[in-house]
Amino acid sequence: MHMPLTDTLGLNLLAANQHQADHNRQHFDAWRLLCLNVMSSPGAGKTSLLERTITALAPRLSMAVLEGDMTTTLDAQRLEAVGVPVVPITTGRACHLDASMVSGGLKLLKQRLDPAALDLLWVENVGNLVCPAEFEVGEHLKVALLSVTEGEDKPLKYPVMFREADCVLITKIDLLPYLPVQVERFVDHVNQVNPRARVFLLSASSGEGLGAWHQWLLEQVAVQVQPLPALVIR
Ligand SMILES: Nc1nc2c(ncn2[C@@H]2O[C@H](COP(=O)(O)OP(=O)(O)OP(=O)(O)O)[C@@H](O)[C@H]2O)c(=O)[nH]1
Ligand SMILES: [Mg+2]
Repeated sequence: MHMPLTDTLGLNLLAANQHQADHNRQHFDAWRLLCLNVMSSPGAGKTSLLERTITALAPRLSMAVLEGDMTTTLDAQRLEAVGVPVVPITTGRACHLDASMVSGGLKLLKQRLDPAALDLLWVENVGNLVCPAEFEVGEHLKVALLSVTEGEDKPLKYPVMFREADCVLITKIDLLPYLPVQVERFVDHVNQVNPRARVFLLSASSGEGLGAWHQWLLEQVAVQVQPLPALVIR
């Protein structure tokens, strides 16, 4: 259930969420794993991309998924099928994951594996272009998907998610020949609301553009998992 977050109740809710998110991130840092929060409107291609990306990177990275869905475990089943540990988090009426839900998911994950053995933890958020961006879950980086079928105006109409994103993936580019859109306009509009976001154009169906995205991921993991500098005691 989404509520306006400008009132006192909303601000308290966000503050409590931020507190739990910071706590989650402390765990991720202690385990030296990178946590990514993957967000988009319903059907932009989050699970399809994770299927491809996890399969491609599995020889090089140890990964797990926390899979947020309102009612089903369908996406969790799809990702289990590619051979990665997945914890489904069913949100009920909530249109986003929050930090306490992710904390609950982590407890279940810890029953199955040692998180310190992971390099990368994916959080697939509930399909929604607005609410997930307002609730940090402790992630290091936010990845927002925008499929070309959604229209070039979406970064301007729904700026919060794109403004917050560290990386924006313009997805389903295999469909461009059939759509009355210009791909440059997607990129321009993302840049207008967030000039610092890395933008990749890709297709989980054809595989086009996946190489650059995977390279970026490997670089981000390398930054997070590199050993802490030795403590110099004087
Ligand atoms: N043509 C094309 N279709 C795609 C691509 N990626 C995903 N799809 C299709 O888009 C639909 C939705 O894909 P999903 O991966 O389930 O999308 P999602 O964002 O995980 O959806 P939710 O979790 O329900 O929000 C499916 O029918 C996919 O086959 C792509 O790159 N190209
Ligand atoms: Mg999905």
